[in-house]
Amino acid sequence: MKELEQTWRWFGSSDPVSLQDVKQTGATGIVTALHHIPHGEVWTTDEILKRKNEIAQQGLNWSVVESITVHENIKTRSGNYKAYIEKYKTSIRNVAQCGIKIITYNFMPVNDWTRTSLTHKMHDGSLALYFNWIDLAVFDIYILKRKAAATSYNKSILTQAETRFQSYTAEQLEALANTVMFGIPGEEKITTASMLKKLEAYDTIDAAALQDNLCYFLSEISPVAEEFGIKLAIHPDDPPFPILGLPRIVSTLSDVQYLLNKIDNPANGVCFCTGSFGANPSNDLPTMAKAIGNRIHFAHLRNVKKDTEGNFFEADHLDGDNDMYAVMKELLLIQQSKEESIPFRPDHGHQMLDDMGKVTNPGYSAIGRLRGLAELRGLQMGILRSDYLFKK
Ligand code: DNO
Repeated sequence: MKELEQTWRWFGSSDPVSLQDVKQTGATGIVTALHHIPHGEVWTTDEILKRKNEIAQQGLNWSVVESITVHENIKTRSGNYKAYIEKYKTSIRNVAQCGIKIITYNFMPVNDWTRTSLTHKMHDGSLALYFNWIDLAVFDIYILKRKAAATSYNKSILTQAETRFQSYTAEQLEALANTVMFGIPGEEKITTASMLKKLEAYDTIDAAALQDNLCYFLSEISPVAEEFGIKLAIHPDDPPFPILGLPRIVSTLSDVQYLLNKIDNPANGVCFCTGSFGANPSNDLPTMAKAIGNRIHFAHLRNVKKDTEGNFFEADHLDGDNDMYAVMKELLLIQQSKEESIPFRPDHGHQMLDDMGKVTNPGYSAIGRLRGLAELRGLQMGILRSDYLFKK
């Protein structure tokens, strides 16, 4: 019986959760990135080894790179995109030379994951990340003031957004803007002005064009990844539907299948993020996992609860709309036919207990994720020990 590898995302030495803390969670693998290197620039072997040794000193292993960010010029296929692709290839080679085998990345235009609240109160008092259409419209129409913003929302959202905007104080509006543009801890913050400028670059790029740009990028980097033994894992759109007028191309099973078939190279794979895919009601996660099969190179396990308006909050790992038992079982079935273990990490967690009073990275506080990891680990063992499929 082969298990999935248990990993933990760590943001480097500025992360309030130390490597010593991570050891106590039971995770053996670390998922991290060189966040201080500007987007698009080469990751040198020196820098990679420095981080790798820091992790190794605690008896842990750097299992997954998450992420080497794809420069906007590559996504829009403009400016110096060719030079940036060459730099990306160099980073892939360097990561491989340092003995790390999986690289996660995403192809979301402009913003990485997007939420409208980082402190949504749960029934038990813990805090969760939340996405709400009315707040997104408030941000888009009244803060960002994107030209075509009003055309992106239905009438009911527009009316409610207007009322809500009038009720918000200046501080509340600023907090909303900072939340939507939160980005990745330790990386450069975006401003409304720079966001508007970046969004404009997509005025002439629809989903088909963006998909083309991604396929071009993948056709360039996949052979390098294959040659150097690297598995690429594209992270789905989060949330998995168009926002801020941007095209989305990694939101559904057919999106994924298109990419995997078009660039049919075993190095070209997926980061199966259940929280991201799970926020789209048309996605059936166990079916998706089965269909993607051994092209799943990494998994983010987390849950969401959606309402009828399309808003969602991040639920406890085993609660919510995703059938985590069925997903875990599919992943374990895939794992049995593989030599190397598929890493998973408990993705996000509630801010709870002692973490409530601390400064934490939203979604990445220790105790909520520790709870998630413990639950998922138990689920894994339960399935492996009791299901006849694994008892051959
Ligand atoms: C959010 C994360 C994402 C993810 C990137 C991968 O918490 O899952 O930011 O790391 O999209 O490139």
